[in-house]
Amino acid sequence: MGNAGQLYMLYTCPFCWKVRGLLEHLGIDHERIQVNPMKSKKLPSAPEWKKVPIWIDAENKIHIDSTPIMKHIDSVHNEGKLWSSDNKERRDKWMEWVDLHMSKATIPILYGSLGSALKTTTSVSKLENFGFFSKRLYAWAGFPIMWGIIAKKRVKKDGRTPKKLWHDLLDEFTEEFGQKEFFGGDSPDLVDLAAFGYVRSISPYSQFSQLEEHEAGMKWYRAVEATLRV
Ligand SMILES: N[C@@H](CCC(=O)N[C@@H](CS)C(=O)NCC(=O)O)C(=O)O
Repeated sequence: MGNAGQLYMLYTCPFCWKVRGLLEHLGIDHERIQVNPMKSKKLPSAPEWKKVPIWIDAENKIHIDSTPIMKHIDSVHNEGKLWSSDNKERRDKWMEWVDLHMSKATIPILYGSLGSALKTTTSVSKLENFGFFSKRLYAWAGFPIMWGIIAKKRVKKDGRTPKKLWHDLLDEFTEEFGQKEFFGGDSPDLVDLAAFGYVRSISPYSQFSQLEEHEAGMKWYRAVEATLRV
């Protein structure tokens, strides 16, 4: 038995962190292929899909889009246990909530001010698999400005600071499961792991300390982290 599959990913992509967390939670052997963000055309997907993550299973079948990839991996390697639920309405509603709100909150906290945008892009250029020249280009040319503009617009439109936005999201999410340790009850389910992926994607950066100040959120985060098998 070789690998269960290959994950085409970017280190800094929050959607990739979702799939990585699931693979680590289940302890599934796999190969990670860190794509060069400057050459995204090389992805082995259908021509209309240029995004990561992409999962190539052991039969060489291509799977795209992080949440469907998670469901697929859970069903093939875990009898669908993490996605099974006796309240499908609640599960579906919150998976959608996580994908809609948490995905949008990562950019503002990482790039919301010029200072944080520069800091983040410099880290990104060290973490990703760029060529030498692209690395310099990425860190110091257009990217911080581009992301800075996008992030600023989002922050302005939302009206809250990125930190407040995250604290509100973590309030709402953890309040939903109240006395229980996880959204999934006594153990994390696929909704927990999706949310965990978004939060974890911020963990390599100094801005993560703003999330660490959220007590209930961190209690949940550390508890999910403790279930990872690598
Ligand atoms: N809905 C997709 C979103 C994936 C996505 O936007 N990935 C980004 C990196 S974080 C990407 O590859 N962007 C390249 C592009 O849009 O061309 C998922 O959940 O997998």
